[in-house]
Amino acid sequence: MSRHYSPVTLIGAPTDVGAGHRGARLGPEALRIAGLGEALMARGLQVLDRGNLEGPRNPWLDAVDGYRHITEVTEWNRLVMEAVYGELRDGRMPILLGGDHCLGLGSITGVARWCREAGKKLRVVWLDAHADFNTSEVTPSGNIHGMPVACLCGLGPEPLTHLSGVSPAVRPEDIRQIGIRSVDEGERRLLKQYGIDVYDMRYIDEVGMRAAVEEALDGLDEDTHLHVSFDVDFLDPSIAPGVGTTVLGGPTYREASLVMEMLCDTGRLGSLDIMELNPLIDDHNRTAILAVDLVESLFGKSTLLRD
Ligand code: HAR
Ligand code: MN
Ligand code: MN
Ligand code: MN
Repeated sequence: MSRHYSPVTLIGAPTDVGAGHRGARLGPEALRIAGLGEALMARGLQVLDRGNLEGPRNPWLDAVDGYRHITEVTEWNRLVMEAVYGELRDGRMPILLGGDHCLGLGSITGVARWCREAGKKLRVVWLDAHADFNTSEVTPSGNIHGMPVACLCGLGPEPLTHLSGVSPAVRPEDIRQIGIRSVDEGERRLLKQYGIDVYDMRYIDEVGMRAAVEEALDGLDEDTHLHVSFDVDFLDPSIAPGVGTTVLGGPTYREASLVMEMLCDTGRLGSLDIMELNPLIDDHNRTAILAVDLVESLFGKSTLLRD
């Protein structure tokens, strides 16, 4: 199936300021070396690589009041929000190359701002081993990459919840999480309280990936902007070792490919994050190469021979 896509812009965000391991700052370069831009061009897309955003360095300090590096995280997210919003306003599809997943906050806040202005509905599909719904009170680490979804829903410190001035940036009912298998105790309570739609691995085991993704995509229509936030630790560590926080029991290559193919089939993809890739703990860039392969599926590469 061939689709029409807006021209794509790659935005590198080389930081690990929200993570508990250093190295995700090298993610954008690893994705470029794995051939992301070329793979998209080979699929017929127009691709512009804007290079990397420049933000504050990672001071690598302990948590203060339940947050590590909140000043730097805020600044990086502001930069990302402006960049993502700017591309959408120009009629382009932003692809954010992380960088750690704290930046999903800025990216999706920018997307939501554009959707409000354009009168579009928003659906966020969050592919991750983790729910990233912690707060300063319940976080086991203070690492803000465990908090962006809570912040999007208005739960968190004012500088992060009000990046675009509007809070909550996203309605909890517009979010679907797929692949989840590591949730902290207090985080679990908050997910329930906010009514987040979580397709965890137990559910996927029981009903299968196809049914889970169908449910997650239910109700998408031609006025919906689909944002995919792809935390590479979504994947099973046996195929994707190059992330800071591996969790056993993730989707296989085929399950992950199916998710991407089904997201593609909606024809509604409007923006994408590729996050948490850490080449320092990868094996010869194989995780980056796998991420590129899956992004190709998201843009229409398919083994499907039926019409
Ligand atoms: N839940 C743990 C914490 O908050 C681990 C979070 C790890 N998050 C990511 N992104 N790698 O999903 O500290
Ligand atoms: Mn994440
Ligand atoms: Mn994760
Ligand atoms: Mn470790």
